[in-house]
Amino acid sequence: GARFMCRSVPLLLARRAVTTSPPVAAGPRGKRPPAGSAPRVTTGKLARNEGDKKTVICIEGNIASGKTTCVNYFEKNSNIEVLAEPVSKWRNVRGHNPLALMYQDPERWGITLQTYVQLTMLDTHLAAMTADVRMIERSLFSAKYIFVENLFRSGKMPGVDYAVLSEWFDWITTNICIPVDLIVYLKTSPQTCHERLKQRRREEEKVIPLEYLESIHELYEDWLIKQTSSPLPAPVLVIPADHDLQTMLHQYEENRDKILAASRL
Ligand code: DCM
Ligand code: MG
Repeated sequence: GARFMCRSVPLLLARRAVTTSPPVAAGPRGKRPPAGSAPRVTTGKLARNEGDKKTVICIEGNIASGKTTCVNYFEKNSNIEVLAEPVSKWRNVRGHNPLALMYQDPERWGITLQTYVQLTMLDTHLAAMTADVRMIERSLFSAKYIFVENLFRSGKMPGVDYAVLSEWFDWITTNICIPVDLIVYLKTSPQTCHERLKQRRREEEKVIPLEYLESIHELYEDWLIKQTSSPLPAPVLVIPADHDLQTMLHQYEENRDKILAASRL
């Protein structure tokens, strides 16, 4: 169904991925507009304004695939708005760390983290735009189709938790317009991510084994490459992302126009 679309473009389940030659980037974290400046939905769909030319690009990829480096590069080198993943909120909500709890005991805390991820990602998508082009690190969609799905399929999320999260997700995407014009998929091998994960040394992530990254990778591939699992909210641009930093920055530069012209794809 076309339930994610709030403009005239229908949701096509069969959209093909666009593969590019290798591309990419680096820079400071995204600044959010102040809380309270975002439009809030009370009833029905949030429609885009007539003649609205604004473009929303979601950067997707495995854990430690280089998404933050990518959005930072574009933030530094283009006149766009970047909304980084709200990981700091997931690590500290009123003094609690649901990200750490989830890694320690996913069966108990998976739904806790994912409920909060869903809220903070929705908040991100709905924040008022401050530029013509917005780049978001991940999305409401990957939170559900990749991370919730992974917890459930691996037997680490009880069926009732999965059902409740699914009801929330379905309600949100049925009743609230979440516009996305392009998905940029940073395609990596799980091994590359494992290396980068060790390098960045995020405390909560020390327990992540290679197998976990392999599961996330498979779900991303099913969704964005094979396109056999969940609906695509937008066309997909694939950027091979196993290369070193300099090569990646170069690839981002080469793909800049293609990415920023997303609304015309
Ligand atoms: N994460 C999660 N569930 C989500 C989204 C992210 O558990 N729905 C976790 C995976 C990483 C961290 O949050 O540990 C985000 O880091 P990265 O952006 O590198 O994937
Ligand atoms: Mg990141």
